[in-house]
Amino acid sequence: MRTQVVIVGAGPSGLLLGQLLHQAGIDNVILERQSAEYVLGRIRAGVLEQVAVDILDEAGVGQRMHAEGLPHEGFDLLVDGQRHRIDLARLTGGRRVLVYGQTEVTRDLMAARAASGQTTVYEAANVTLHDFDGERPWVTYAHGGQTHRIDTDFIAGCDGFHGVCRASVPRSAITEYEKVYPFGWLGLLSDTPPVHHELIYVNSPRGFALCSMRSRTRSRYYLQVPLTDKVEDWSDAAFWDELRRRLDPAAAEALVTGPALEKSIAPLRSFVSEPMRFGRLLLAGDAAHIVPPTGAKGLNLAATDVKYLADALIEHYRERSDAGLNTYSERCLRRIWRAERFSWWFTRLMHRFPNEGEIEHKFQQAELDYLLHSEAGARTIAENYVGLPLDFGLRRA
Ligand code: FAS
Ligand code: PHB
Repeated sequence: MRTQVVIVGAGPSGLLLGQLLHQAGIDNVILERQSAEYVLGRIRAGVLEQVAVDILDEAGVGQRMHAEGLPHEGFDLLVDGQRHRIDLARLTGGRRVLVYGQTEVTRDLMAARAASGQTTVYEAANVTLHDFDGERPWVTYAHGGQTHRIDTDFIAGCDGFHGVCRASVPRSAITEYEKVYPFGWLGLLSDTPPVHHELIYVNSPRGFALCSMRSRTRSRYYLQVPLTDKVEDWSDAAFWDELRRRLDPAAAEALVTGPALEKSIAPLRSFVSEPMRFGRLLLAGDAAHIVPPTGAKGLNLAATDVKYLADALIEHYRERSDAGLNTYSERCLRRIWRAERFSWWFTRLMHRFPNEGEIEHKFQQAELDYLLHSEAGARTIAENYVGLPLDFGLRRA
């Protein structure tokens, strides 16, 4: 088989890239290790920046997102039992975010992929990259008891943190930056009405919590837990009890509990690999970077990587120019490091670090006291939360 772009991974990055390339008439094949059901079963992101919404609209998959997504113009920080609203719209000149789960984004992209007639191979095993540092890369994979080969012009590594693409790059050609946090997030999804109409980020003496949602009838909650915890250590009742203890009395009273539809523990890390291009292999999304989910940046960064990559590939084929490909890493990384910095900073601000002493907690309290009683402080949270404009990666200043 021959194609113009082989995309490894059918998560949001791979599916979105496939759709943008298809719309531009660029033939592409997606190879995904898991089944489509498995991919849809992973419960992840919940908040889209306007830039990501615009890219999904450009990809022609925004109809249900606009019909079912919930526009949010602010969120609460609950600190020492007090609720403080961060008014995103007022602090950023009218900008806001859209609450629409990654599962639904993926479902919309899968439907568009099926309608496109492009080839998607699910349960593709042993994907292996060949000669991506040359002009004629090729990929092999196993499926249906046979080994297949695809000759291609480019390989897009959209295969997430544990994928094969970044791992295929010689160690001498790549630099990896990583910070692992000393706790995880225990997430629970339930068909219960959200405790509040906007998100609540909690910094309590017992640890971080987050009250989020997927719709007006489906809620998503998180608790900071020790890295040693296992999801089977947490009954539904234990989860709800602990969440109540971390909330203010009004929210604890208003909380509607119910059976978990899904429960999982996610580790938290900050991770960036540089560069993101290796000859004819280009990385996008979690394959190249990971953020702690506190700032709701992971999926949004993936969307802008993919938009930059799609534009660069379209320029290559339409204008016979590699200017976009040659600046792809630089454009993405400037944006990525800004999001990494905010996600790290917001995580430090809102979590209790088990290996830190009382004075660090006092510093944290004083920083929160400043931020929550200062227009400039609140604005710095709001500006970073709503995200950077799409052309930020292009700007020199
Ligand atoms: P993904 O990891 O989503 O997709 C990669 C795909 O590649 C997967 O389907 C995988 O099966 C496939 N793959 C891997 N190796 C392969 C191989 N060798 N061959 C073929 N296919 C292969 N972000 C937020 O903004 N908010 C959150 O709350 C949040 N929570 C998260 C919780 C967890 C547990 C994780 C892991 C991430 C979370 N994220 C969150 C970040 C998440 O939303 C990512 O940013 C998003 O999934 C990125 O999408 P992709 O880059 O497509 O990577
Ligand atoms: C979610 O709804 O899953 C979510 C929302 C905001 C975050 C992280 C996760 O910062």
